[in-house]
Amino acid sequence: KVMADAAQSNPRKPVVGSWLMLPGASLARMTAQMGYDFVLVDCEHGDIADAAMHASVGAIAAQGVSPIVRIPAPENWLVKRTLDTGAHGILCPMMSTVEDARALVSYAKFPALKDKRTAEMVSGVRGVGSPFAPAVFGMGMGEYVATANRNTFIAVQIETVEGLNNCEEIAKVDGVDMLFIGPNDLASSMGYPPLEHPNIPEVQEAIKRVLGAAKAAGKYAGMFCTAAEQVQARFEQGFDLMNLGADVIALGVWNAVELGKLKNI
Ligand code: 3PY
Repeated sequence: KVMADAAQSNPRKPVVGSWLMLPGASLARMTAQMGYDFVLVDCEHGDIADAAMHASVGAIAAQGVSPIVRIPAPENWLVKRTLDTGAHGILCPMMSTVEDARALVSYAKFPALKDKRTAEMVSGVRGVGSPFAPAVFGMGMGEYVATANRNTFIAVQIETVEGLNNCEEIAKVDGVDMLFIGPNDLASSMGYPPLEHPNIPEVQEAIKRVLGAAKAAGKYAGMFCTAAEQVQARFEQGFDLMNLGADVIALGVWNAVELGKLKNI
C-alpha cells in the first residue's frame, strides 16, 4: 500500500527504497527510518538467513515502510517462507519464462476464497499457517488470508537474455505487478562486463524494451540503481520504483571517502 500510494500519486512521484545485504533488526530499523517507501531485504546475494529475514521484515514494517524480500530463486518453499515473515512483497531474480512467472504467482497467492473478497483474484497454492505474517500486519489469521492476495506485491527481475526475449509475455502474466531490471546481470547475460552497463548501448536498448513491455501491460517498472542521479534519470525515463544503493555500497563509499582524506594528513 505504501508503494502503491507513492506510485499512483499525482503529480507522479518515484517510489524509492534502500537495499539491505547485511542482517540485523537495528540496521533494518534505522534504514527504514530514513524516509524510504520500501526497504528490500536481499536473500539472493545478501548475508541474510531465515531468522535474520524475519527480524528485518518486522523491524521495517514497524516503521510504516514496506519490507520487500528478494528471494534466492523461484521455488515454492522459498516464497512461502518469505511471505510467512509478513513481507509486503517479493522480488524474484532471473525470471526468464512465462511458465516460471505463472508458477511464482501461484506460490505467492492463497487459493481464492469462494466469496467476493478474493474470488475474482489470481488464485494460488500458498499454504496457510504462519502466525507471523498476520502479526506483522496487526490482523488475525482470517483477515490476513482474506486480504493477502490483494496486498502481496510480486516483482520479477528481467536480467537474462531469455527473460528479455520473453519480457512482453512475462509482463502480461496475471499477478505479476512489476518488471524490475537487474542491469548488472542483464549486461553479464548479454556477454558484457556487468559494471559497464551504463555505457553499453545494447544494454540501454534492452532496458528500454523492458520498460516498454511493463508499461504496455499496465504494470510497474523498476530498476536497480546505485546513486541519486540514476534514480532521478530512470524516474524521468518512466520507471516507477528504484533503490538508492545498498547498505554495503554506503559502507564502501563512506570508508573510501574518509580514508582518502586521512591519506592527505
Ligand atoms: C543486477 O544489477 O543485476 C541486480 O540484480 C542487482 O543486484
